[in-house]
Amino acid sequence: MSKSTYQFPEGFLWGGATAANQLEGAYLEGGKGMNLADVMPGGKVRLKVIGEPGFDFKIDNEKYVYPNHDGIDFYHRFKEDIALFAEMGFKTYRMSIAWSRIFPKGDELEANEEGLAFYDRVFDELKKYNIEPVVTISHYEIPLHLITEYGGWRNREVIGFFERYATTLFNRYKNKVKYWLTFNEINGATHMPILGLGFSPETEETKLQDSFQGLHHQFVASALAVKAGHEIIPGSQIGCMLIYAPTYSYDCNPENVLHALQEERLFNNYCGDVQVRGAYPAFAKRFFKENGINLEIKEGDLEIIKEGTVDFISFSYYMSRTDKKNKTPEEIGQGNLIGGVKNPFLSASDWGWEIDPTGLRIALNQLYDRYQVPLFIVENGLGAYDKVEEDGSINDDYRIDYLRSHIDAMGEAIEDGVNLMGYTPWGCIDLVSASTGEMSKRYGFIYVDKHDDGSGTLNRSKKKSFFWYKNVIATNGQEL
Ligand code: BGP
Repeated sequence: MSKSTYQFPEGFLWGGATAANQLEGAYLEGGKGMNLADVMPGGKVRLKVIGEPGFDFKIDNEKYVYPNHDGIDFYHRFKEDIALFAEMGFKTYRMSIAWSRIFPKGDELEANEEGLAFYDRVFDELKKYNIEPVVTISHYEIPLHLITEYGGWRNREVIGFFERYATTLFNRYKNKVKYWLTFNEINGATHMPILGLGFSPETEETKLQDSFQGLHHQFVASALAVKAGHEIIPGSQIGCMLIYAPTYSYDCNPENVLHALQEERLFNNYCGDVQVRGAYPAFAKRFFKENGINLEIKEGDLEIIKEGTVDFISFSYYMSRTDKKNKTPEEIGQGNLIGGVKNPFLSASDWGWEIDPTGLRIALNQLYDRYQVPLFIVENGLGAYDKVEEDGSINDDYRIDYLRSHIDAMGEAIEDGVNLMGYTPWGCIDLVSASTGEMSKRYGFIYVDKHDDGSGTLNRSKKKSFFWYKNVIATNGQEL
């Protein structure tokens, strides 16, 4: 693509993103306890199992494979992987800490030293290459014991366990980590409560009540963590993390426009309003009333939320959503992962995720207009099947095209006046898919030889996009 007219800021944080449970493996090593991801089966079954009432959180080796158990073995290969990130010129690496490595059951008083030491080694390795870590404290891997014994985030007691965990991390890594994110994709919780909140709802009503209550607990926990982080690490930057999918009205029928607005507020704005502005939005009251949601808010909770607002907003962007109030039977289920209807102007990935770079420019403008705090895109990318050629090369031009168009949209948004801190495309090294458990849904610049049935050498190799992204970083986004 020809030279762009926009300019990415000096010090822009180019990098890549992963999550502990999707790449570390070593699920029973180093004193780690079992977590939610460890009992999530892989392959095509996962979408059917998660969120189903009665999901029993047990391992059934006869029936399923569990790709997270070995992940891509980052636990043992992190030096090799970080060296590859450094070769691409990463300025930053977004990663997460597995809660159950630090507190194996989640409710202990003492942290597990072996778990803490592992992340010390990872941070030291990053430091060697001047790669700034951005650490998600909780990314879809609540300790299993907190689910089976406490009922996950429905239970208020989990707030205290999380606070202890977060405080432990701040104290331990205060000289190594400046950027933190509290909960991954916090607003996804009402959509897929199992992943974010650690419970599977019994009915649609309990789903709403329990997930909004669970979210309230996470808001308090997040705010407590922000307060503690700021005290323990002066100058630290702590962000919230949202799934952001701008909502389009299907057409200009005012009924559809109003419905799209309501969906947008509930999905995209509800959590950001609480975590950035420090108060529940005005629209929540009516929504709760009409849906029979009664939040239990203890004395002091709202003050904590007010005092623990975040410094920046990070978000994942994969798709927009096209909304229609009354769908025809043919339209139902035809939309994206997060619902809605098919957008006739967009093509989609092999998994039906609509590809919409302009939507990213819209997202950035909407978020900046609403909150005026720095923004950080901490996930974006194309899940695709890759083909290894006979000579070992992987020509992932489709991925390059996807990323190029999204980076171009970011440049345009910067030119629009948006304050964007950085960009960490998802799954910079191939890893286990969160929604399907598949290895074959790949996002990486680095290919990992591992397959859906668990076979493969785990060898790493560089895709064509590896060299392309290296040049994007080297030219600070001037050559796409
Ligand atoms: C986000 C999650 C990630 C991740 C990504 C891609 O929702 O935060 O953990 O995996 O989506 O999704 P998937 O792996 O299902 O393709």
